[in-house]
Amino acid sequence: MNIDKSIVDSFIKATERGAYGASIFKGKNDKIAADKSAVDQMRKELNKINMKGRIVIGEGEMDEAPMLYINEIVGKQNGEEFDIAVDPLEGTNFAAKNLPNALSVMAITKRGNLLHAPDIYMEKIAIGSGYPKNLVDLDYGVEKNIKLLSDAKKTNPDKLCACLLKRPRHNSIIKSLNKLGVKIKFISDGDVSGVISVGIKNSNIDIYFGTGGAPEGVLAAAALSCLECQMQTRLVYENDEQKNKAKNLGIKNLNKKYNIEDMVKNDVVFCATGVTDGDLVNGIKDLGDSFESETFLLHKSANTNKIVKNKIKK
Ligand code: VTB
Repeated sequence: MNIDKSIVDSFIKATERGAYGASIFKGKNDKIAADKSAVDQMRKELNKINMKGRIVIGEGEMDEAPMLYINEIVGKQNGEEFDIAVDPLEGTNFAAKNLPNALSVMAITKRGNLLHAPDIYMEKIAIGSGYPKNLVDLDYGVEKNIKLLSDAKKTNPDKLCACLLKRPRHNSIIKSLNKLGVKIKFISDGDVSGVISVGIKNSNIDIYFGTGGAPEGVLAAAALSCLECQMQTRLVYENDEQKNKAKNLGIKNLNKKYNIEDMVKNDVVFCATGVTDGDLVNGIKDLGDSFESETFLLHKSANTNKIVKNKIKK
């Protein structure tokens, strides 16, 4: 069963409010305050929606996150059952320092269609649409994946551009890409929009590589599911506690490689509202008693892929 188009506007309102909340603290060098404000505003809006909502990816477990914690029930409890992944402020550093690409992000499916990912790291690889199924694979290594992709594009590796988070843990990937002459677009944070960039026509990003947050991975998978792109991920554990976290969320095969359909099944809505101006959308514009927002909206079954601009009373 698909998600009814009539409820999508209410979902957009939640990320618009989240983005507005974060924007109040834009450039104030306080990422905790910016995040809290985004969470407060998003949660308030979610609780106005006629739905039985459940947070499956949120700010953390109940004891570490007072609001929008995993398994928190949201909505008015009088409608359909939805599973919701939220990142009220994706790129807390960006917002705190008034840098581009801070977003308020949410993905929604009917109950039972989203992977319950623990808040640990995840390896990610993603490419755009129109390629043979399962073209790239985390186990192939950089060289083979780049060769397969450049062959599929009928081009050479030195014409490709890869996006990755600038982190020392990616040094060996970077070395291999350099050797192959692949261009690199480094991002300092925000791999939800980094991963999504493979599905955006004018981004000129051909492949995404690297390890980032697992919750962010599932959110990006929701968007790539709508954009018919390819993505593969695998959870990364730093200790036994993290393994237990995954087991407690019902993950049986800890080393499973997830394709998009293992993370996000059936219909899905994805909304990302800009906090600061960025590659996907522009940020919140404060107009005094109102604000303007831009939301990147995807709805799989309705084939929706658009930017929604709204002027909203504070
Ligand atoms: C990752 C990435 C996020 O923070 O979680 C990153 O997925 C944190 O990574 O998009 P480090 O521990 O290496 O700093 C973001 O970039 C922003 O929340």
